[in-house]
Amino acid sequence: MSLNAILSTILVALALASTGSAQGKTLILVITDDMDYEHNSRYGSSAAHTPTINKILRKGTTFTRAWVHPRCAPSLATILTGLRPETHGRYYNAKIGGNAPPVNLSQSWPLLLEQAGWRGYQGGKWWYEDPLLLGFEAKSADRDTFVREGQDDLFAWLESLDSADDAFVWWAPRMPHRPHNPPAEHLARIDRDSIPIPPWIKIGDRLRFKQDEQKFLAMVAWLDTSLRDLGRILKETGRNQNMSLVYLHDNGLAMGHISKGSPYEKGIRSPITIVSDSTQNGTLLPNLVSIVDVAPTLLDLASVVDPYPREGVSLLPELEGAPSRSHIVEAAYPSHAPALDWRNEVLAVTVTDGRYKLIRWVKDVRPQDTDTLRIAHDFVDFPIRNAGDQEVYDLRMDLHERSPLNRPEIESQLGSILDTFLE
Ligand SMILES: [Ca+2]
Repeated sequence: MSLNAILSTILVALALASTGSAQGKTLILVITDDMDYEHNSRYGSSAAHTPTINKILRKGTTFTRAWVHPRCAPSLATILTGLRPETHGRYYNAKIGGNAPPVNLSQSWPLLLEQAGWRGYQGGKWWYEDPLLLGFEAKSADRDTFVREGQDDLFAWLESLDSADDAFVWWAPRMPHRPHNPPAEHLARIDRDSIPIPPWIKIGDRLRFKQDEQKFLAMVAWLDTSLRDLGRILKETGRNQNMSLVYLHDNGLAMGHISKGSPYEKGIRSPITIVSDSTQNGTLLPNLVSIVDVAPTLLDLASVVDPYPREGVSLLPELEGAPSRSHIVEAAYPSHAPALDWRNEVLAVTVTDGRYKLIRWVKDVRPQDTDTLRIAHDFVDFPIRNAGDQEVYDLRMDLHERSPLNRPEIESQLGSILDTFLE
């Protein structure tokens, strides 16, 4: 055999070996629905049962100070586009008086992944046109029952992939979202007596608080077990190799606080956890980041070139600890709106520099508006506010925002950022 022939044989053998052993990339996006950021037993409630979420937190890097939008439809559109609701247009959940106009999702990251040859599965929550037109090749049969009634379709799809395929999964069950109706086995995992009761809960409400919180935590335990099952299939199919995962909540919900739909931390705070080859085990970063950063981060994790301008930034450079922002801004809107212009509808805006937080109410907030505002206030009073009211909190000392401060200089300093946002 000539030298050239030997070299050719070796090169062919090497090429075959690399083709045969190449494991495609896997990208998993876990979006939980209406979850309390304290509902994990690693950093939050000791009454929670979350071994799988704890494992994600332990393996990944978590941005603990991330803000999301305070309700579902705006958050998911932002996750898809990397644009804020004021730009993509879906700042409300439902349109008063008819169907919501289509959101411009043409820059969504699943379309870019599809164009780059990736194969995608959309499971669970979704508010827009057919996911099969937006970069996914398969989807769950029902957006509300995905995982609650099983995830066999997803597992069959994962098993059907060739190992060399690059694949992404949108894993967004309507959990732990209401109805809080966990199976008995998960209810039994939560010790009702060990559930702490915030001191401001009225004496007469305390038993019901524990009962409701037990059901909520059992929903989280159910979610956690379902995530464990997903992890098992990923391992069995070899997809846990060369895999990245991003985990966040679409918005907050919490017992004993003003939460979903509001600008308070229990409405807008979520961890954003990234698990990849480059994340540090269990690192917590206080950087000021936002749900708007998820889309560019996913494209960066997939190494897919992003041709579009985004309002968010990839969080991967921040894994090294270099924060990109000195403050973040968030806004609250009604759940049900006439879908005109966000400027006419904005309910409240808020900004933090990391320590101090300013909330400015832009509209009057009254209990008779409950149907359109849908601000969750389990076991606490409805937040009656007047347009122009401002509240300052020290998040380092008062994360639950119970004690507003009289700090005019902070109102002035942070208020100018809100002025710019509202222009
Ligand atoms: Ca939600």
